[in-house]
Amino acid sequence: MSKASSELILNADGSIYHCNIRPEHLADIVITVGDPNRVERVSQHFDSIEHKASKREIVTHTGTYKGTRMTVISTGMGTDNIDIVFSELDALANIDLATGEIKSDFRKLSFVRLGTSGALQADIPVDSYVIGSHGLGLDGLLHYYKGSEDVMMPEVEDAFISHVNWSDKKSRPYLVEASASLMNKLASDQTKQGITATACGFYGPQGRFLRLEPNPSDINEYLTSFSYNDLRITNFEMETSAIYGLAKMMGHEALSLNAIVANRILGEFSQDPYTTVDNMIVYALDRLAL
Ligand code: R1P
Ligand code: URA
Repeated sequence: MSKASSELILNADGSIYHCNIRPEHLADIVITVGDPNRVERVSQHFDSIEHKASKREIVTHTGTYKGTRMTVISTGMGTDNIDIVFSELDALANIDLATGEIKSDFRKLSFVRLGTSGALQADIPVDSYVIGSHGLGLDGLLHYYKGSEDVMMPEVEDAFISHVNWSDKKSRPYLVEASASLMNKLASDQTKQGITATACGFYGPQGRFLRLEPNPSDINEYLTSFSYNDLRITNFEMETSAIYGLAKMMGHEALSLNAIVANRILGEFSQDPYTTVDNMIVYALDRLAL
């Protein structure tokens, strides 16, 4: 079925509405970062850049790294932006923009998020790197899509809900697993692994108390003490759950690698977060180009 122009929106040059690129500008490997300034921190390592675009907080560079074609794109902060960027990138790959028809040949994308995050365990120091073996969605985005239960893990979710006494005024937490093939590529003795919790904000939703008290005020203690078999929650950020959920529902691969810039248990922040992130970028690029 073709799509109305109000649903699949194109700009005058044929590029897609927010991401502002056309299908030929998208590589099969897509690195997502939150911060628009981080796009150039990634693409500065490319052999060459074939295309650059930007609109709002979404900046895109496509090029090659050691001969492997990659796109790096900023999403801005939060799962609401992930909904926009992932829907549009999937459309560029799998919908004929001229007719609005879904293409018969599925094109699979590999998404790797290179982000920053706060540790929820004392033994995960600032300046270390954590891969989300799972994304724990405290944000609610995935519930807006039919069939999302198929990619979730209700047994672990139920254990989490009961452990933290999760309020039914908030959306049900959801858990989605990372791509096993990307895990094989990106994991090493230089990375740690665990559940990455995704919040719908940076302050109250991550238990930070400035002038307004979070509800519950001790949410982080429950996250830190949760365990299910060998799984524990290692870190907090704002995008991974939606990336894992949407990518899996769409049939793509996704992995989230985060530089730990804060340790919430020890109350510490990195002395040099930019160097930590830059080192993570080179690490990830090298492993993706192998
Ligand atoms: C908050 O400071 C932002 O930093 C983290 C969070 O997920 C949120 O987007 O990631 P990025 O550094 O990739 O933006
Ligand atoms: N990003 C987050 O979302 N939380 C942190 O504590 C650090 C980075």
